[in-house]
Amino acid sequence: MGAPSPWVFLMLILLASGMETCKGASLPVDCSDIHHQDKNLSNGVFTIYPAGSTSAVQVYCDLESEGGRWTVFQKRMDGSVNFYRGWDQYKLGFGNAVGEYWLGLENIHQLTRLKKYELLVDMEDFEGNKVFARYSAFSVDAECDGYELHVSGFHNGSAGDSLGLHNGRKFTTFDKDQDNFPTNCARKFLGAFWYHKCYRTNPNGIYHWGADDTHYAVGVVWDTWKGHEYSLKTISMKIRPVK
Ligand SMILES: [Ca+2]
Repeated sequence: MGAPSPWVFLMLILLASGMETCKGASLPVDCSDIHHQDKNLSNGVFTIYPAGSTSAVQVYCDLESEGGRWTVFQKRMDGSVNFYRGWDQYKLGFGNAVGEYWLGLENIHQLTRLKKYELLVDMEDFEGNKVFARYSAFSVDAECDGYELHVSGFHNGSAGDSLGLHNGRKFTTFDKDQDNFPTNCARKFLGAFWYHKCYRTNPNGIYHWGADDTHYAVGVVWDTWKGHEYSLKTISMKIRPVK
């Protein structure tokens, strides 16, 4: 018998790659799955799959705060990304997972559709003070329901409850008005959010540096902590499945 033909090696390679595909059946849906796959990981950017193998998206995983496992869906930190954007951008996401970004309403809906999630909102002012607000239940409905927000079970980390007002509200951008105000809250306050008429928090507002009343209440605001004329240095909104 002679040496095995190159076709034999090719077959072996194909078989091996097929086995790799089978291992991929446990694609991480969120940062909690990332943590369970390797408990030694620290904070950083990872790829998750909120809605199956074709839905890969990069996110920042907070694997350390308050027990870790958090999937960050919104982050402001330096004003490097423009958050004054329209519906399609807020639906699909924008920015960069290593810095400022919005994960996208569709991804957030897909994540919270099947499992129960809790929410942590971390924030910091320009004087170095850090506070948070926590909510024991968080979900976002489908696009056909206006990506309506459901948030409840407030737990205070000194920030106060600025999000409760937004429970049951639909998402509004400058080109899609689903708020309860006579005009468009996104246009009035230069953000995009689950506005009512209009807000107690405006995390997607204009990034500016602390107290600045040049334009009324257009900043990155968490009203129950710093008032609506103070724009925060950092804010991040993150979710994890309830155990
Ligand atoms: Ca309106």
